[in-house]
Order: sequence, then C-alpha cells, then structure tokens
Amino acid sequence: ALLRGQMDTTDMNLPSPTPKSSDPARLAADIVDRLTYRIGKDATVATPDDWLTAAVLVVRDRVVERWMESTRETYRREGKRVYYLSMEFLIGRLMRDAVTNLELVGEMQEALGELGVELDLIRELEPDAALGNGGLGRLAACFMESMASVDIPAYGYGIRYQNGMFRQELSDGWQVELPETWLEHGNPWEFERRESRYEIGFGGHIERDDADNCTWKPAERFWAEAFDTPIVGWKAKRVNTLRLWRAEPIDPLELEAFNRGDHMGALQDSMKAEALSRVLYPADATPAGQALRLRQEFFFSSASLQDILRRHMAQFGRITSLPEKAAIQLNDTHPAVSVAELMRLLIDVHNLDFDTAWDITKRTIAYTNHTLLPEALESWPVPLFEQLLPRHMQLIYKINARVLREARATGTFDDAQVAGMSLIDEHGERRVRMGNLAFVGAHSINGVSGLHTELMKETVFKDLHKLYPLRINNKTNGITPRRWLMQCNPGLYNLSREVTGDSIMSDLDAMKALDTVAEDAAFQERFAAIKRANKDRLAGVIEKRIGLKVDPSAMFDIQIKRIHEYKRQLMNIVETVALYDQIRSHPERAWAPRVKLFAGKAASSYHNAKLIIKLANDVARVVNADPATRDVLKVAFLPNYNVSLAEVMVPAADLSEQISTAGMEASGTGNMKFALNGALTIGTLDGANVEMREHIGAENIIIFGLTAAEVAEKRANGYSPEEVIAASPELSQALKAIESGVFSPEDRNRYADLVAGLRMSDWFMVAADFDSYAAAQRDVDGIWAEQPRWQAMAIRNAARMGYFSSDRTIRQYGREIWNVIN
Ligand code: BZD
Repeated sequence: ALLRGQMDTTDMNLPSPTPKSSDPARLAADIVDRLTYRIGKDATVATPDDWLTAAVLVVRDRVVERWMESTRETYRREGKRVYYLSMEFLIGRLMRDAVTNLELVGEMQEALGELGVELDLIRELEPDAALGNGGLGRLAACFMESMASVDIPAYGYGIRYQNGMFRQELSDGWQVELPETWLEHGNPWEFERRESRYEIGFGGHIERDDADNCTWKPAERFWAEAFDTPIVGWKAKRVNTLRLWRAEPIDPLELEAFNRGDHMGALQDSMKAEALSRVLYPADATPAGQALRLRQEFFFSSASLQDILRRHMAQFGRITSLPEKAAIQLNDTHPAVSVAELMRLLIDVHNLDFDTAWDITKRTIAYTNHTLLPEALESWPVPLFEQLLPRHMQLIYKINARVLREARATGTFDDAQVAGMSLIDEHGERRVRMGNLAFVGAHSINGVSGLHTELMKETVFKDLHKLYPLRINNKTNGITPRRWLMQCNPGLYNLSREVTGDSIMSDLDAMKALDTVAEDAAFQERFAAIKRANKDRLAGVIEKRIGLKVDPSAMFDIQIKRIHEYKRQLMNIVETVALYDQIRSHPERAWAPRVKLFAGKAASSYHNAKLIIKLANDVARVVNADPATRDVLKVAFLPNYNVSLAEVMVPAADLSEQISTAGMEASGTGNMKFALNGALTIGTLDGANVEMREHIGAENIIIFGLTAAEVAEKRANGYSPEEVIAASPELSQALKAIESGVFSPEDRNRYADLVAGLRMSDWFMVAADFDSYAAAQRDVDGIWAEQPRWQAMAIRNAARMGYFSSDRTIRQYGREIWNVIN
C-alpha cells in the first residue's frame, strides 16, 4: 500500500469517487460541509471570506472530474499537447469564470441564497490574481480559457509570484506602489504538487568526459515546486492546467552553519530561493536588466522543460518523437533561454547529438513577438550570462556558429547584416540577444496583428526573415467573449441573444445578426438602457473610490491601459486642456457633456509616465472645481487599474481611446473589449485597430492621424514639432497653460521638462497628430448629438467583432503553428 503510486492499480478494486451533484440543495450542503471540515468554522461565525473559500472549494470539486477526464482523454488518444510558456498570466478573479463555464450560476446563487449569502457579494472578495503587467499577461489568460474552450489539450507554465503586480495608490495625485498580497488568505483554487518538483541550477562549471560528453555542475541548486490551477473551458468541455512554479530551498536550514552560530547564514539558501518566485517585475517595456530577472526566466523555463520531457518520456519512451507530441509556445522572449535549455537537456541528459537536438528543438518551439520598440528587446551581458548559465552560453555560441554559417552560405548578406543576425551583439559590451535566440530556435515566429507582423519583417527581423522566409506569420490577437461580454456585461449578452440565438459564446461571429436591428428604434432604446445601467454602476464606483460625482448621461470617454509615452495618454490630456479652454471661451456653444476617464499603472522607474499620472490628476482637480465647465466636462483618474476594474469600466464606455503613435502598439486588446461592448473607437491606424476598421467598417470607427509609414517618413526626414505647435493655436495655448503651471500652481515648473520634450523632439508625434485628433474629437461630439446614429454605430461595433474572439486566434495557432487541429 505504501507504493500505491508506483503500482498498477487497474485490476484492483478501488472505490470510485462519488460524482458531485449540481443540485442547489446538494451544493448548499457541500458548502456547509467545506466550511465545517476544511475551514473549521461554524456557519454562525463564518466571515464572508470563509463563505467565499467554502464556495470556491465546492465549485472546484465540480471541476476536478472534468479535469481528470480531460487528462485521461489526451493520454488515451496519445494526443499532442500544447505548452504555453509565459512569465505572466493576468488571470484576475476565477470564481465567476469557473461558475459560468460550468453553467452553475443559477444553482450556486440558489445554494448560497439558502445559506443567506449573496454570490455577487462574496465574488467581490476574491483577490484579483495580477501575475502580469498588461496586454501580454492578459492575452495569456484569454488563451488559457480559449484553449480549454476549443478543446486543445494545453498547459500554461509560469511563476507563482508571491507578490504580483503592485497595488497603486494615489497620494496627492502621485502614484504610490504598495505590495499586492493576493495569497494572504490562501488560494483555494490551486493544488500544491509536492511530488512534482525539479532541480534548478545556477553557476558552477562544466565537466567533460573522455567521450566529450558535458555535464553541468551548478554551484547553486534549488527546487521548483508545482502549483496547479484548473482552467475551465466553455461549458466545461475541457479543463486544462495552469502550472505555476514556486522556488524552494534544497537545504532549508544549513544545520552545520547554524550550529556554528551563523544563524542568518544558515538561512541563506532559503532566502535566495524565496527571491526567485517572490515578485513580478512591474516593467512592461524596458527590460529589467538585473540578474534576478534572468534567474527567474531560467528558473521557470528549466522547470517547465524538465516537466514536459518527463511527461513525454513517461508516455512515449522515445525523446525523438517530441515534436509530434509537444508544441512549446514562447510568450515573448522572456522564456527564450528555453531554446538553450532544451538543447542542453537533449544533448547532456538524453544523449542526442547536436544536429538531432537542434532539429527537435526547432520543430518543437515557436515564438510570439509582442513588441518592436528597440529599447524593449531583451539582451543580457555575456559575462552575466556566462556566470549564471555557463553551459547554456557554450551552446549559444555553437548555435550561433551554425546560424552564421548558414547566413554566409547564401552569399546574400554583407558583414553588417551577418552581425545583425548574430545571437551576440558585439557593439560595445557584448550581449546575448534573446529575440534572435528565440527566432533561430523556433519554426514559427508570429506577430500579434497584421501591421505588427509586416513591420517585424521590415525592421527587427529583416535579415533573419530573409534567411528563413517561411517562419514569420501573423496571429491577430483576440479576447475571450466569456469574460469580456457574457460575464462583464450580462445585460448586453442577454439582449443580444434575443436576436442572435444562443450560440454566440461558442461562435462570436453570430453577433453579426445584430446588424439587422442596428437602426431599429426600440432595439436602440434597450441597447442604450443597458449601457446606461453599466454607466450608473461605474459612476457609483467612481464616487466610492475618489469621491467624484459624475453624470451618467454624459459621454464616458475612457483610456485605460499601462501608462506609456507611445500610448499617448499625454495627447489625450493636452486635448482635454484644449477642450476645457474652448468651453470656457465659448460657453454658449452646445458642448457634448463628457466624462474623461483614465486608469493605468506606470512602471516604478518610469519618470515621465509617473508625471503623466500626476498631470491627469492636476488637470482633473482644476477642471472639476471650475463652475464654468461643471455641466459639460469632468476628468478622473481611477487608481489601481486591474482586470476587475476593467470588467466594470469596459461595459460602461461610450468612447474608447486607442491613440498610440502608429507603428508602436503591436496589437492592443483593450480596443477589442470596448468595441465588443458597444463603445465607439477613436484611434490611429495602429496594431489591431487597422483590422478592426476592416471588420467594423470605416464608417463606424473614428480614425485620425499619421499612418505608420508617415511616422517613419517624418522621423527619417527631420520632423520639427516647434513648427507644428506654432501653426496650431489650440495646441500652443494648451501647452503654454501646462508648462506655465496653470494646473500646478504650487509647483509651476512641474511640467516644464515634459512639455519641453514635446517642443524639442516629440518622438511620439503628439504635436504632429494633435490637430487631427482634436478634429476627430469634434466629429465624435457631432455623432453624440445625433443619438440614433450613435446607437446604430455602437450596435454595429458589437455586431462585427466576432473575428476578435480569442477562440479564432487559438484555432489559427492550433492549425497553423501547433498542428493540433485540422
Ligand atoms: O502585448 C503588449 C503589447 O504592447 C500590446 O500591443 C499587445 O496587444 C499585447 C498582447 O500581444 N505587450 C505587453 O503587454 N508587454 C508586457 O507586458 C511586457 C512585460 C514584461 C516585459 C516586457 C513587456
């Protein structure tokens, strides 16, 4: 009996688990059961948090059967599995997701109701799991849900950060970062897998035997321990696994040191281990550059690959069939060290020769690129890399020699081009280029929108694309309609179904039927009433969080995303100042009442981004206090933007701001969430906005500004913002007001440098696009004044977003990259 895990139990007569009933009375009894036996509390003294935990445990029980069945089915079928490696999974709350996908909403409401507990109230207590920065992390979460929904066997692999994205508070309008403690009350969704742990090494040296076989002898070693969270697909068709790694010391207490009296030294290993999975780096564009970040990247890459190879060998017993049975997708370059680690495992552990290992690696790995910003591309100093991962450095040199040989053999590249393709950047301090490593080690490199993919071919990977012309492909991003329509906007979901029928959650294209009622006055009225109810709810949240009263009948104009100069929140604020000025000068005009809403976090070290947050708050303070504009303009910055806040803001938006400098936003996914929820977009021809315009129709989206080609041309031909500013009285006025301290009387110079940056270089083309943006905003006012037209446009937006379901995206990955569906 002690060895049951290793025994063949097929003909033993083990009792089977009791299937879990979904009858409300049974659910209620189970909830009380969990409360009593798992939490150890009596119903009379249970806190709301206790009820939530008990309810989660009961829901989780209903997931487990489907989970095990999904695992068994893939095993029996000898199916291929997808492994999604990502430093970030921005999953948010899981309760509503699980309950809706299990189709247990009514039953759970009834069960909890019987116990005097309201599902909607305890749901709000669930911590928002923010194991990611922004779009890249949220995309990974949407993909996990979609892979389960379209029935692809998949594992997400990442890090179980003890502290995820920081909590943002505002202190006098300045961002303050506080640690987020999402695990404070435990995490009832996860299963700790003490048996699934792997050794992770760093540093040390390489031993070579007589046959030239290498063994890496790391100086430091840790355990990676697995924590599994089930991810339920739509209608619980399939349940997949999100496996997150926590670092553990191998030697928690070095007794020898302790006994010598070195009590702190005895804990050194524990502390070093703890640091590995302690905290998410809160920077979403500039690479962290610290050794700890590279250690995190290797830690989770190595653990995941060891797990993948163990599973493969246990089932198939032959390493060479790996590419037929496993597809590994790298979410950006953060797990790019996997290319070298897979090579090491294949060569040093599985004893393959270099060529065979290289062939297997390339056929197994694929890479998704999420940015072209040159400063965002990861690279590591060679000395650091060598010191932490000596064997991997050796393999990278070997891979590099082979790639450069292939490049030279074509006879089409000059030395500068070959140097650009090298895995080692030789300009100045030598560095390992992670983008190039991911590119050469993958059979597929994809961009995340049509425009981004084309630019990738023309810029960062120009020569590698010439060398390997079949590798780059596009997979335009998507969002899961379960979370981003059904759950966050049940009003619109239910109304839509009256027209579309019940299939929209598995076939978002069916929303198209709404086109037929876009002009119908009665339908428009109901559509508008739902928007209004969502706005009432958001108005309540605004008042509660920052004490500002806003009029829910005004246009809600929203920009929510990470704060970045290329996303141009600054352009939006400057236009707000210009509008404020106009309203004060012409109070007699019929201004469309607006509430301008902002939310988003700035990387802790990003000075200008933090200043932009302060500016939004300074402008808000002045505008909101001015009786002259009281009825037509309000400005608010909501603190601590996260997935849960997005779920309230997105359904309440009338206007969605997607105004990045063309060529700089790889795709955007917030843009898709807003349009699906019936907001109009004001935006540039950037990222997925381009494709949204194609699907929604140019007449239903407000596009302005320079194209990516025009931006590139302007930059190349010497652009002078000062001339542009001088030619625009509105812009001149607004900039003068900001730089002279109108919004910062207590510190008149606060924005001098920020504005000087616009005047002197304006890399992000705020001035160049300003007039066209302001004019587009006045067009928006004009449409708002014709409500039937606005409503028709909004309905057509919701109707035509079917293409942007992440189910579509995932099916394309499944067919064209992973080869797991036909
Ligand atoms: O990825 C974003 C892009 O900026 C968006 O345009 C795109 O829609 C999404 C999804 O493809 N990139 C990120 O969110 N990047 C990061 O969060 C990040 C995190 C750590 C280090 C570097 C970048």
